[in-house]
Amino acid sequence: MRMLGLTSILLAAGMAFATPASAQEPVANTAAPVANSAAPAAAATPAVADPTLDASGKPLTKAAPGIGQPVAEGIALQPQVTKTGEEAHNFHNHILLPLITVISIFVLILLVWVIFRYRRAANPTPSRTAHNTVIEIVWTLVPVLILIAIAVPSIRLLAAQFKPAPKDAITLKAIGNQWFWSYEYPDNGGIQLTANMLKEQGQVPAGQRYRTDADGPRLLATDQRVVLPVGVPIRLITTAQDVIHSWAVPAFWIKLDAVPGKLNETSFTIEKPGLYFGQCSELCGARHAYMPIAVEAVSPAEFAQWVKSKGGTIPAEVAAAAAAEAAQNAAAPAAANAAETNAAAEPAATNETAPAANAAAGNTTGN
Ligand SMILES: [Cu+2]
Repeated sequence: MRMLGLTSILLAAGMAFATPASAQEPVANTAAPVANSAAPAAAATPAVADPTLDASGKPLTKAAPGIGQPVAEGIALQPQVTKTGEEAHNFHNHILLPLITVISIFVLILLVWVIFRYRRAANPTPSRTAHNTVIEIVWTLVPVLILIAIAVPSIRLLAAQFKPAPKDAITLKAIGNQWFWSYEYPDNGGIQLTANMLKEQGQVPAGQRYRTDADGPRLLATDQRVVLPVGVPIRLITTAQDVIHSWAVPAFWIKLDAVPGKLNETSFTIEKPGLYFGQCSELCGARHAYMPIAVEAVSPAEFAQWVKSKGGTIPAEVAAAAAAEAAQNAAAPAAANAAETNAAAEPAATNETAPAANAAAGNTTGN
């Protein structure tokens, strides 16, 4: 009886919590799509009729099969396209996984052996042994050595993941919103993007932009892609307008919390051009599952073109890398040139305007 009473109290409490929450959700839900759909519709309708073409009329870059996105029935990590990602992938596949497999099988064999060999029928008078110095040293020392062996690559990987970006890095600022991502490129004249998930054809009114296979998989394709150059260090800065989100792209080995009122920073360098998808990875509300990330990695020259098409500017070192690429030079001299011609004044000036624009955006899209 007492249990039943407690259960009904808990149930009632649950109902009390559930009611205001579900009453609030539709309000928040209807507000978001209105704000979201207005911007892309106005931008996309006059210029691009065919959703499989980009703003310049070129076909959209398609994702390579099995790269930058999940695969059906897949259980392995996605192929990595950053140095840190490759290191982590190798660490997982060649150290952690074999080690845990060997340890699990070893312990299983010991357990099975003890159960059968020392069962009451086979071993009626148990041994009275209480100590064995050799075995006690072994079962202390071996796990310690295993842990040290894991700790060395593990700490090296941890350090690599939070290595500050070099001076010639391109800054991408990702801002989490309920429930979409917005982006700023403070080093490129303060370009701003808003990326909303593309809905399916049946989910949008006739004439509105919907997802096609050229955009990417369902629930992962966005109306605007984040464009980044390959071979150039990217400084990722995350923050949020409302609640905690997390900017995560598995193929880059990146998952960085986006916290309101705080800037988190990490860096990575994409090594292969392509289309890479990710999702918000911090439970952030009703439409948490519907704020995907689509990153298109292009050559520095194509990145420069894209920046120009958005009305932005290219810092000297990226322009130098693009010129070097155009001249078919080797990567090494380009990197050396880039390090020498470091224009620090321009990013500093554009950085100051970014928070103001940010605050303005917050006023219109905040809830
Ligand atoms: Cu989120």
